[in-house]
Amino acid sequence: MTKESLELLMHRDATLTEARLKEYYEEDEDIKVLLDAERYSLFAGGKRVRPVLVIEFCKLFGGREEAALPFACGLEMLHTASLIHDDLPCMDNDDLRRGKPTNHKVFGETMALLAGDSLLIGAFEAVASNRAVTPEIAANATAYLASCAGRYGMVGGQVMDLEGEHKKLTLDQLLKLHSMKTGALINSACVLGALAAGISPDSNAMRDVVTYAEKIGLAFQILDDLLDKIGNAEELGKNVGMDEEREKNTFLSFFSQEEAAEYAKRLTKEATEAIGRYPGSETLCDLALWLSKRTK
Ligand code: GRG
Repeated sequence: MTKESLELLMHRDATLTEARLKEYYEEDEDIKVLLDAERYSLFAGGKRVRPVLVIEFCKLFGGREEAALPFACGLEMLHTASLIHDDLPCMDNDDLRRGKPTNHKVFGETMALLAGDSLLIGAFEAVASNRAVTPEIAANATAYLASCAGRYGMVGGQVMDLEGEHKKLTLDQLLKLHSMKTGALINSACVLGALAAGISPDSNAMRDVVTYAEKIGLAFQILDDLLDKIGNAEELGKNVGMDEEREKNTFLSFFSQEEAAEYAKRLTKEATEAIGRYPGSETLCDLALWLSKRTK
């Protein structure tokens, strides 16, 4: 598949997801500010990587898009909630996200906190109430997403990240942090897609899905560090392994830029090998490659 046709397909999946996301909102003047705050971040130009993974894994295993869409929406709501909370002054204290003022800069801290809360809850509502799958699949998907988002997943990873500021983590700790903080949601996007298609949680196919997810999740984070570094180096004219302002641990504390890029390339290849034997897997293999070459 050419880069152009992959991007067209991703755009199509993103558009479908966005149309469905809008259906979770009906106007209510009394809570307009909350709805506006949620939608400000939900429709702020994210790449929609997680929804694309949900939809394409569902299609890979012969599932219907209709079954995948509520899961895709749930993943994007949860991802958005985490970004809003991550940007808050008590966490990363960021002013900009995707080139625009962060949620709390526009709506204030209280509303940003509540918008994140509401999106987090809305995510589980969307997943649990997916009527295009059996109640058993909806329940499995809800439980899986919760396990990936909670204390042993994204929230735990965020805690490791915050606790790791101003102290040097080992490479094993850094790998664990990222498999929880970023990897777990990517993992659940792939798994929920396969679940939507009726793949059993303890099948060999699901194990291959998880292998692909873990490899692209780690490659994604390594690339994030590389992209951050390039951005920071441009801004600061410096070349260091710890994030300048907050002294965050990054893969560049352990690898040179070339080694890190090579590591991400190897993980991407292993991801494609994990699912390569399934007919129709070219799209997801190309997506893994696309992610490893992204520039934002
Ligand atoms: C339970 C809501 C909730 C939050 C709990 C704040 C927090 C704890 C976790 C933060 C986790 C976090 C920000 C992880 C970073 C993930 C990451 C690499 C984000 C960037 O993803 P992209 O590139 O973003 O897909 P776009 O902008 O394309 O959507």
